Amino acid sequence: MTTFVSEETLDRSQMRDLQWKRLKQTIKRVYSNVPFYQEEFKKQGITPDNIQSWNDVSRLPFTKKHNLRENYPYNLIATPMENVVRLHGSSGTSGKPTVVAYTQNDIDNWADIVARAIYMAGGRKGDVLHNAYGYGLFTGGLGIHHGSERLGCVTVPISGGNTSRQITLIQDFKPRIICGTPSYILNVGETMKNIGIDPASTSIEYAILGAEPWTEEMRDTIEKLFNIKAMDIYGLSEVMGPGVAMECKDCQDGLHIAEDHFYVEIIDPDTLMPVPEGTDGEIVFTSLTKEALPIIRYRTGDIASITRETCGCGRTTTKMSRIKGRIDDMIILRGVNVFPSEIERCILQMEEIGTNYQIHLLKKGVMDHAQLHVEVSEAFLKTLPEKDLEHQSAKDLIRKIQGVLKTEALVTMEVCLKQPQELPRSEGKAKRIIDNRSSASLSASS
Ligand code: DLL
Repeated sequence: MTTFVSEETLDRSQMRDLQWKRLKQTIKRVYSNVPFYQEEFKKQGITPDNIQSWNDVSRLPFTKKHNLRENYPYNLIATPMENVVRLHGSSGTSGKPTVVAYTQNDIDNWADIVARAIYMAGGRKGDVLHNAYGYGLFTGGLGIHHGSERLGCVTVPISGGNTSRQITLIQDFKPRIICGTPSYILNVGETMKNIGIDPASTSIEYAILGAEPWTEEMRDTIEKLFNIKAMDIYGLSEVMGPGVAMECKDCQDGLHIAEDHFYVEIIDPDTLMPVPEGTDGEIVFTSLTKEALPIIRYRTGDIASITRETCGCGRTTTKMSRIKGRIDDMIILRGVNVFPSEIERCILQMEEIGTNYQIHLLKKGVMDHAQLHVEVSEAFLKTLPEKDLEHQSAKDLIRKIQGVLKTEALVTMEVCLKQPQELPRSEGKAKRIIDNRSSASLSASS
């Protein structure tokens, strides 16, 4: 077994004891320093003294994204501003980002957690690490950066975009590890292929991919394209950033939660009650060591399940499944709930179409209507007379795709075929859903 820190192999009761000590400190910290939490505790009729055992944790208030927005920018900070050394945030639909703050201790802990994550994915001191996560307010770039330096990797802070330069540096610097969103790393690989470079011929051995939902089929596509192992990394700015959970390269079977820093619960998003181990639900995190922006029972909006079985790699930490999707991204089509990832799974099975896709949502009368936009593959295009996407074979392909969607994802969708390279390429988080339902883009008569 090759773990990086002893916290990864504590037995359950040791971990529970460590978490309990840290949870009590966190509760005291927010109650004494953050008016929002004082109010929320009052609404629940509790003070920190009422939290005596793990059963009492369900009495603690939940925190949601809108609470961060309403307290923009500094009202959830639990330490004097002179102790804050960094701000990050995530952009939201309302235009204002949610702001998160870090003390130097927070940054140090985060670097340790990410160093542990990179190690788990196969990274070692001295490895060149190509970091294609965006640098800026987004936590991906700097989060991976500090962890990579903490582990002792030769860190290349390339950030996202400028794909041809990425390819040159991959060839010149010979990284062993690449980090980025799955959609962007796939874009890099496909661009390599288009310019005659075989992605499987590079020095890359491991990829650390996350920040957006992706599927086992996408993993398989990327692993084959580059001839590498690809591991899933999860995190969110409100809780810290990348590294909250990380998949080990040994088993690639669920993500180890950094439980010495984050307490996890899985709840039914409707009843808010815990669901049994192994059942899908909304992930809720409570930070255990954060100083600047501790967070209590944060409802992530992400759907996954957990298991407490010891992993084949020997780590004993609770593991979460791959994220199935965000509650907000769930599409309801004629009463059937579907996540974009289920559509992705269908698309990646079919060699006549490419890996890039978008789901356009429209209103048709009062009904929601969904269009799947996918590119045909170059090979399929060549089989069409005059590359005509109106040709009967293209129409047959549409029917084939619809059949797969119907049997595997149980949805009926309109399918619009596109030319190869026609859809926009991701340079960070891919935008899979284009929601035009509020604009009258499809009239009732169409
Ligand atoms: O995306 C942090 C991050 C950076 C994670 C780099 C991994 C790698 P936010 O911008 O705040 O933070 O977005 C957080 O992204 O609630 C999930 O919905 C989604 N997400 C993050 N990682 C994964 C993943 C970063 N591995 C939101 N699988 C989260 C699926 C993910 N979704």
